[in-house]
Amino acid sequence: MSNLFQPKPEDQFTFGLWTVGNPGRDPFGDQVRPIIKPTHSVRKLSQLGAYGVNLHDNDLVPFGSSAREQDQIVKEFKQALNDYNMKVPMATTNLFFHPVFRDGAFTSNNPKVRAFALQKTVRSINLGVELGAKIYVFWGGREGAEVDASKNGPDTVKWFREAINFLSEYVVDQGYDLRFALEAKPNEPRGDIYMPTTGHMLHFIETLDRSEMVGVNPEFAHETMAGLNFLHGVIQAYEADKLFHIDLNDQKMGRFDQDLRFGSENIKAAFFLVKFLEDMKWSGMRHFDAHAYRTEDEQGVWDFAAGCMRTYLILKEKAQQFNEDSDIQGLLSEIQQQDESLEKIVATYSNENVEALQAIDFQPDKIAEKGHAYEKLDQLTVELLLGIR
Ligand code: GCO
Ligand code: MN
Ligand code: MN
Repeated sequence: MSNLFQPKPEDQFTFGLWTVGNPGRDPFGDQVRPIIKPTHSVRKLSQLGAYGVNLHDNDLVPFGSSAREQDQIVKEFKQALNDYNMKVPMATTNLFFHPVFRDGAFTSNNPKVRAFALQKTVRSINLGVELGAKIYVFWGGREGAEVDASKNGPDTVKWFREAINFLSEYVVDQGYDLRFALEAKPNEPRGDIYMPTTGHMLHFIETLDRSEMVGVNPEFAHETMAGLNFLHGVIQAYEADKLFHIDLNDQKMGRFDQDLRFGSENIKAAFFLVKFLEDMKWSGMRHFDAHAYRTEDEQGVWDFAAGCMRTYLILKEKAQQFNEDSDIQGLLSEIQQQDESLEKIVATYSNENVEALQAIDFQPDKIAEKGHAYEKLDQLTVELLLGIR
């Protein structure tokens, strides 16, 4: 394998402890791999060239641990981070595994559960900050419903807003350098999850008290499950300065939540995503939220992790090739036409501009005669990706 695609910490690749630690349990079958210790994942991922790991509170500290147990676990984990020069840029709370969250956390019908979720998240934020996290993700795993008769709809939005407002005030009050990223998913594990897409989240954020410290964490698989174009959601979030984090993986449309190795399924979509992040020099972490096939043993897990990073770097190289390809760039400069005088007229409203606009004879039938050459452009892209350009 060529060295060109060897991941390095400066590539900013991160993995959730829950991703490489996934033991292959599914609704139909038990785990197939032994649980991997977090400190072992830190060592292996650092050897593979990753920058860091991200975690839920309970990926590291099992639910119900005593304060003493937590101190001991955190101490060992910090030592491993130190030994292998690995960072924890993002942290989050597990608000979905314990049966107490069977009807959701911040949107449970039970006020005690909502308050417990808030308490658990405050503690988990403290843990994340202690480990150096700068981004805190909220994925509402069980914030949803199967039975719409069960809840007064607007209450669920209000409860979720109150929780995020409470927690952002807490962060400010503590003087933490931490921003929030909301992650949407349309369904699974609930029949339907509230605020199912990145677009829903982007609007919700604008209704928060401290909207400036809240952005999104779009996931490739989740938007694909919803039948959407992932890149388009990412672009809209980026343009709104709300792309705080990203979950990279892959997914076949219309299936269960597959969490496939990045780039294993939709190569062209993955390519344009990498190209966008690299063209924009997006500064965030390239975080993988996926796991190895259930067929794999531990070696397969590390093959999976190496594969995610290697594919990203190959696509990054392809993006550079695309930007330097004279046929592609020549065609693009013809396709992406410019007309400065017209652009001036439509950029802002004024009396003169509207008059100038009304005076133009556009001859739409004439304009419509010409095709856009996208067949040619797309074929060039495909050939580049297939490696013959
Ligand atoms: C999923 C989600 C989770 C979240 C994680 C961090 O479908 O299970 O993507 O993996 O990303 O809980 O918030
Ligand atoms: Mn997911
Ligand atoms: Mn995710």
